[in-house]
Amino acid sequence: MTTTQVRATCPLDCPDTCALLVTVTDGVATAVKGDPDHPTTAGVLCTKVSRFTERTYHADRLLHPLRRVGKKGEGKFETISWDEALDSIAARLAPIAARNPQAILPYSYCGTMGLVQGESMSSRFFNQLGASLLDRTICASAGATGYRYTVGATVGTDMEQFQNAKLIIIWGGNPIASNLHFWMRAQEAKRNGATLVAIDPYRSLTAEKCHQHIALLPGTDAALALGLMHVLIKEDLVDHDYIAQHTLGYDRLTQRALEWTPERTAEVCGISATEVIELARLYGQTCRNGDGAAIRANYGVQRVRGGGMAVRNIACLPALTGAWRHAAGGMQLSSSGSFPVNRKALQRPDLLKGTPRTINMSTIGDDLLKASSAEFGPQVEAVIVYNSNPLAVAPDSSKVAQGFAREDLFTVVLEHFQTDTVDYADIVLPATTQLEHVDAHSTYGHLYMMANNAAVAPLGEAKANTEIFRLLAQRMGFDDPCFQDSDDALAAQAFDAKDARAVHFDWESLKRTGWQKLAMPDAPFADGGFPTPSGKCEFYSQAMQDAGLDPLPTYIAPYESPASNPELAARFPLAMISPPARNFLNSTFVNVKSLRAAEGEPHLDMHPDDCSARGIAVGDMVRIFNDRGSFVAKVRVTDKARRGLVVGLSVWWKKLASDGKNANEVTSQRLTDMGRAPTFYDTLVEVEKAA
Ligand SMILES: Nc1nc2c(c(=O)[nH]1)N[C@H]1C(S)=C(S)[C@@H](COP(=O)(O)OP(=O)(O)OC[C@H]3O[C@@H](n4cnc5c(=O)[nH]c(N)nc54)[C@H](O)[C@@H]3O)O[C@H]1N2
Ligand SMILES: Nc1nc2c(c(=O)[nH]1)N[C@H]1C(S)=C(S)[C@@H](COP(=O)(O)OP(=O)(O)OC[C@H]3O[C@@H](n4cnc5c(=O)[nH]c(N)nc54)[C@H](O)[C@@H]3O)O[C@H]1N2
Ligand SMILES: [Mo]
Repeated sequence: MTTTQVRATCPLDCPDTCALLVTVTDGVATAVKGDPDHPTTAGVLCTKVSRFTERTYHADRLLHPLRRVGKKGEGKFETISWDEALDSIAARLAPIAARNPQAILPYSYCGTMGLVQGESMSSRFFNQLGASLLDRTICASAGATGYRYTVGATVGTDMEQFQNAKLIIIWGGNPIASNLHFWMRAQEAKRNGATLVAIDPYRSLTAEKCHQHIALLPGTDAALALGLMHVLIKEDLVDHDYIAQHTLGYDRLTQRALEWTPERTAEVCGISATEVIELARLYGQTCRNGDGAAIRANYGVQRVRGGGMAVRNIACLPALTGAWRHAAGGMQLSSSGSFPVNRKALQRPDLLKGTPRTINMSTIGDDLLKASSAEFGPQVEAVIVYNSNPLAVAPDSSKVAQGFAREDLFTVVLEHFQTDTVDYADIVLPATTQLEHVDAHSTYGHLYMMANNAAVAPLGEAKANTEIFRLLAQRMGFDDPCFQDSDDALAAQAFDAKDARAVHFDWESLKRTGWQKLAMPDAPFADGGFPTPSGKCEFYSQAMQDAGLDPLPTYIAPYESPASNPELAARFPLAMISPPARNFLNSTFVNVKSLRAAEGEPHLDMHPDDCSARGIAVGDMVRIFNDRGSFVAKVRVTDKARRGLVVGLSVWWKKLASDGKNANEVTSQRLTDMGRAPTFYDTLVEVEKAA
């Protein structure tokens, strides 16, 4: 018996990107542990990833290529050989490519966050082919855009500083579920006397454990930030020196903020004026005292119409108060912009001939149903899905299903399991998991470049995404030498070693050590140096003006809310949000029995008053509906959801729900103010007792 330990990295779409130690005995991975020496992982894993081997060796793993024999959506397949699979894909793609390659669409997101198994060989393949480009907007692009307009890049407070803060504002995030290792540091700060404030319409697991919880109406964060600015300016709790040296547009911002009295803010946000005033004072005073006041803003604020603006407004606060001066102050939305990822080398955009059209992944429902037109371009004739499960995760799901059900659409899905999306595939290709392939990772929550070694051989006939695209490139006759790069060769190109932040990046040594911290200052904007066009934090943004947006912080009301759309609210009076369930990672893990058991079944959290008004009692099955569709869930009568709000933790596999549906039946394809992102949490519904 031989036992070894292999250094690996968690590939999940989560800010924590943990360093893993995989125990391998006689070629079988027997345990996955958090590396105790990695500073942010600190030897701790979430429940999901500590069950990683349960998922890897799951009896339902796809181990052979499959060809559809039933109807689309039925999920009936026969096993075929790799040669048959690759030949039939090439035979279908070649004539489409000869007519117009833009009729072929890649569809992928972050099933793995790996730089190699994500967009490297796959992008080379689609670039050489001339396929439509995919705008990968489904998660973070609204907030990232708003943050970039203001701060310049998605660079912020180092996660390893938060334990030193005296005030932490957790704004639109539920880190106990979705950013556990940040929460460990927030807990440490709390033990050191820090105050924790949660801003969230829902009393999430995290909000419950904070000192203070401001339960505003969904989609009103931009207004709250303006109200805070109002009080900070009126009560002179701003840092005039920092403002003069490192910001742009303070006078114009002042005029705007003065319109947002605490009373007006309170009215829009559905909270009290006292809450606005007290939070502003707490924040301003903490900064004035020279203590760390840090905002952990997360993606929950930006899944609404004005989501980009909300993040932008929040991002003005630390410059207004000079909170950036303190290493444990400032703000973190994402650390992704800190990494000098060498996308040109990985993805080879130079292989593109011309500029293909771009299709937005968030409107895949409508786009698969569009005919050819001058405006749209050619009808989509083939989709190749990898690292994503659009049938479960994309908004307005009945449209998505209709699109994928098109008999004339050729669909290939690379997957680990027979997901809702696989059910619609013509050809299914079995992919390797993180334990079976090599990868390099940047992160969006901390500042370490990470390496993943393959711990075990591929299961069955599974192949890595990279290998699948290499073989497809061969079948399509692509002869550029870049299609022969090995995974190690790709990983070696992941970071730009000439960039001062990744200095000394060397793949072979990163593989041995597992991680390496970027060279970054402790407090990135203590002395200004914002990577914006002006070099300052931009309260006034010319770039926004040029893009047709309000150049100053403003409030953009949701598409769907009682205040902004009373006619719609007369029929559908309840706001629905569907944030991540703790034991799933988007739709990943829903098929792992022990984790699904922990979530039980699809639930809807609903306030007692809203329940009794509808004759709904504890344990009832309810139907949640609007004009787009409906799904059923078991009600939990609870004041965790404020009045007028219902919460359906997500993202369930449709086929594992009793009605074969999930929350995305009722979400819409409308897009945010910036970043072309979806508005999952901007949804009005009505709820009734299910028949
Ligand atoms: N366990 C687990 N962890 C995950 C994930 C998962 O599915 N499961 N998903 C991963 C991914 S892909 C992402 S993007 C992140 C997402 O994780 P977060 O960035 O934390 O964002 P969300 O989960 O969308 O929402 C977090 C909180 O925002 C609240 N919220 C909803 N609408 C609003 C609003 O309008 N304003 C405010 N202030 N709050 C609002 C929700 O009630 C929720 O408690 O987590 C990652 N981590
Ligand atoms: N209602 C509602 N909908 C949401 C959200 C919400 O909060 N509410 N959250 C949204 C957000 S933030 C996001 S990021 C998206 C996430 O949407 P997706 O990125 O589609 O995430 P997952 O649902 O986890 O699906 C990823 C799939 O990739 C597969 N996979 C993993 N690794 C590999 C690999 O190496 N190779 C291949 N071929 N496949 C692999 C997994 O098995 C899994 O089925 O969902 C969005 N949808
Ligand atoms: Mo996400």
